[in-house]
Amino acid sequence: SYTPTPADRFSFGLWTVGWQGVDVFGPASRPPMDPVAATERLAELGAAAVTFHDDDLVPDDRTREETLQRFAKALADTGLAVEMVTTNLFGDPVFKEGAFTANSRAVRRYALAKTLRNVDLAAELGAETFVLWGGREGAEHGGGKNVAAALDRYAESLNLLCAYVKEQGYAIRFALEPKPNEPRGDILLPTIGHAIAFIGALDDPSMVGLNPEVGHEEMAGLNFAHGISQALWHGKLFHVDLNGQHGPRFDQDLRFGAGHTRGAFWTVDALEGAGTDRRYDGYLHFDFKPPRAEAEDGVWESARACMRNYLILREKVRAFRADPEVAAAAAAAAVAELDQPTVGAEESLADLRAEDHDVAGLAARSVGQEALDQLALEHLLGVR
Ligand code: 3MF
Ligand code: MG
Ligand code: MG
Ligand code: MG
Repeated sequence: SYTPTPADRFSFGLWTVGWQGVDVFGPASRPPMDPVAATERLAELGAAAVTFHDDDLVPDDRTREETLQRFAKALADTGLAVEMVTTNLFGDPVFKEGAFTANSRAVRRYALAKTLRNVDLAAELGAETFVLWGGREGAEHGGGKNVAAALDRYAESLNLLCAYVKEQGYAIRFALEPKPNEPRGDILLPTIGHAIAFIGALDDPSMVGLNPEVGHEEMAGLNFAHGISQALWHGKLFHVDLNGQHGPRFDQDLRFGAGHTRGAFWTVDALEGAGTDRRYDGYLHFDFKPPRAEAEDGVWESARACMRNYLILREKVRAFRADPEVAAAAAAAAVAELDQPTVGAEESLADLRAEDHDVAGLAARSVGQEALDQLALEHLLGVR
């Protein structure tokens, strides 16, 4: 068991297993990986889909057609889908001061053209989600970036992209990926909450949702399970980037389940609906980096472990939710009472105000949270 099949809907970015280990302090530690070879190996491991940035798959325009043909053949041979496509608007130094929100209008026009070309490719390959991670949309300084103007331009680009998709009749939705910092000192739309608020200001909010990443929220000290639960509540969890992170520090992109494992338990629980029918039904997409120290064997071990850890945690979460002692502890903690409206339909606020509120009794009540949480921890630790 814990061996994935395509029915589990696991998906990987080609840039994850293909990461060569270039970091701020040193060059590549691994040779380039052929996207076709990566696709074949991911299929063997049990993935259902791959995703890519334009530049991961077709870095060179001169060999574009040939590469796309080889890739199409690999997809047909393996049965893997392309579920999501994204544009690299961060690597080329042309984007050093931003892409859609660069002060330079010429850069913004290039960024939009590059994205439109890749939206066409996404549609051609049948992808239904188009992710936008604005890694260079931000600043290191104060006065050099007019934040309000930058948000105007960000919204302008998204509005144009949405209008284009509708005009072409593509079955594509956009997903914004929040991140607080790195590579920019401060990135615009830094968290799930900022991005949800921004989406509400677009021409057609229904076309734009989120692609939250575990590590990005945890870099800001936030609770990822809570973040995606709110995104689900807004109907905005279009996609997800699963990985691992050890609290607020540089973006680690550990394999899923490593780092904050307890957070991963609640992340899987949230994706699986947290005991309700409000669950995530999209692809389970991994955006991790096999550590620079690993050779190719470690790359595949890391990819395999992402899926294996999800399946292990899913089993643990299901056992937790099905455990009668957990049900009793949840009842003692009055978890379901929160489903009841605070004021009943027939009641008036005058009734509520006239009520005797037993403040001292309520302040002293038992809440049962520790007992319930200990059961979760014991499931995670494997003793139940
Ligand atoms: C950076 C990221 C990105 C995005 C990718 C997809 C390179 O921290 O997470 O990965 O996920 O650009 O849009
Ligand atoms: Mg990331
Ligand atoms: Mg990351
Ligand atoms: Mg990501």
